Amino acid sequence: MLAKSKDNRLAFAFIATAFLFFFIGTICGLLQGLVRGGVIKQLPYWLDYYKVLTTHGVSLALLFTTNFIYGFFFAGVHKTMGNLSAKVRAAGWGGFWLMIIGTIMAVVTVLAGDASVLYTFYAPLKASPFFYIGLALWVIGSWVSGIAMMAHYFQWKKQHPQETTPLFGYMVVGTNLLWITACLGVAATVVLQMIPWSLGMTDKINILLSRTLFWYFGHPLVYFWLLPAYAYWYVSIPKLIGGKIFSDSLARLSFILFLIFSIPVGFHHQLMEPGIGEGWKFIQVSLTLMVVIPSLMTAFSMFASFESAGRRKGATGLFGWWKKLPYGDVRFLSPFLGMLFFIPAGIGGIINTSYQLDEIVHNTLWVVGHFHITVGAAVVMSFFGITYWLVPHLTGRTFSKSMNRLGILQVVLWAVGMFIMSTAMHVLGLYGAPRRTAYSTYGNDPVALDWFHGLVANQLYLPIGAFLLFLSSMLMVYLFIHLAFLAPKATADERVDFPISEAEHPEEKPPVILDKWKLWVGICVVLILLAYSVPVMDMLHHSPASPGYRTW
Ligand code: HAS
Ligand code: CU
Repeated sequence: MLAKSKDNRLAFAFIATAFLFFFIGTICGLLQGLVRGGVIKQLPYWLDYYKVLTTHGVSLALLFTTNFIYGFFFAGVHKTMGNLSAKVRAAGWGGFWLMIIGTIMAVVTVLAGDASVLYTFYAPLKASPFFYIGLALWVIGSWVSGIAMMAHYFQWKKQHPQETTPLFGYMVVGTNLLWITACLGVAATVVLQMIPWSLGMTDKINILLSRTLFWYFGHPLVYFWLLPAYAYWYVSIPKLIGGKIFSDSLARLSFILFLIFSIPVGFHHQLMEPGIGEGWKFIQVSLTLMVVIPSLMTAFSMFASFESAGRRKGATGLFGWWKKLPYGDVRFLSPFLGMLFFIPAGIGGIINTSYQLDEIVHNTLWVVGHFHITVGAAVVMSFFGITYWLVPHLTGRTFSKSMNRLGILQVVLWAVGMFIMSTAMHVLGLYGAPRRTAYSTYGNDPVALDWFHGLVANQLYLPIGAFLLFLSSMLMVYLFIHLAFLAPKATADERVDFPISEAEHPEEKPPVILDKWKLWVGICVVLILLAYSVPVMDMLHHSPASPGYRTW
């Protein structure tokens, strides 16, 4: 039985959907690791590598993340700003069901073998129209739910004109504005280019334009994953470590910087693409370096929270606080390990965006390593940490000490598996191992055989890491089911709460300008126009179109 709140039911529906796709996606991850490392030579004919790769990417990168984020957000806006109005809740459910319909259409098409186009669905790879229509419905559904959350925030604000809005709600609005603005790009390419083309209404597609519209969305997509993890770091972690939020205003400012700088940067995924002038690439790379700043602010803020919490507990010396952190609490340990991964992950990102270095790593396994330690570690490990309290919080069950111990085992397995796999990916990438391809010995080319089977760079590390990750994910699924349906009902004092920290200086009100959303969206639009309008006009007039291909 769920806890009484109807809002928690909505949040739980999203979280349960997320874990369904986590289950499917991680099984595919294991298969993929086994094939890519040469352990399985051939998958059965009905399950080829590229179908598995597409299911893995779509299930984990798109479906697990988005559903989890919405579940977490709905629970948080309910916790910090009270019950949703009936209208807002109905919109939340409407969005949920639209996303489910879109998901079923897209996933069934992939499993039927009609859309092995990977999660980036680059043209001229051509999937069945159902895949693209499913994607479009999914995006619209996410907008409906996202707008519902924002409506809740603005209703609250109207009813409490003198009060500072809750930090969590503020972050939900920032993240959703980012998401909606970003999705305009993917919606444009899917609806205006891909659906008519896949239905046979047009013969050819402008590839450069479609990839540009995709990356206009694809980069902010990664911050749409990251910002909820940051929300957890800012809002909940200080509470879990016995501290306070270092600065409420700094946290808000970092979200605003993400909103304005995340979108006009997609060209850093297209640095190697002809047809885009280097001046435009330069502008977008500069803006990419701007978007690193709010992450550095977040790192600073985390260190400050750790230190002040440690000192409150009596730590002395420069680094004495390090010993006072609650490593035995999986709700903290998991995101903390994620933060450690995020340090090399961020460095890798800065390498990627440096044009000359990207020439070496682009389209190699290095990039796959990069995104496994960003989204697959920093973000997902934060989500694991959230799951351990959010699910019992939503279902009104207990979270026992033994569950915590199993949780620690689960996140340690994940961290070790991810460390082995992603390090190998980075190294293999530097040796030139390509991405988006199945295992190959390159016609038994002696150089490839030598390079990819050495002690440092060995493709076998991929299946070893993938196997540990698989064990961890099955344990996570078990723990999710346990916390959702089987753990004993909590009594009043056992209730697991949503951790919300207090600010270190609650008397300091955040500057009013931070709440001027129209201003920030306006600046965001100006930067987008500056970075994109001329190159897109150019693409509309000059880049050639191509027929579609089905390579699988
Ligand atoms: Fe990235 C490719 C650049 C961040 C995800 N990225 C990808 C792809 C994905 C992805 C999925 O410029 C592949 C897409 C595909 O399929 O082709 N990325 C960056 C940059 C950043 C960055 C500059 N990426 C992310 C995040 C992701 C993500 C976040 C997911 C969530 N990325 C690129 C580029 C490419 C790319 C190129 C294209 C490459 C190519 O050639 O195709 C930055 O935002 C990173 C800033 C982060 C930091 C780290 C701050 C550290 C913190 C932790 C503090 C730790 C603490 C604990 C407090 C500067 C906040 C410490 C405690 C102790 C005691 C030590
Ligand atoms: Cu990017």
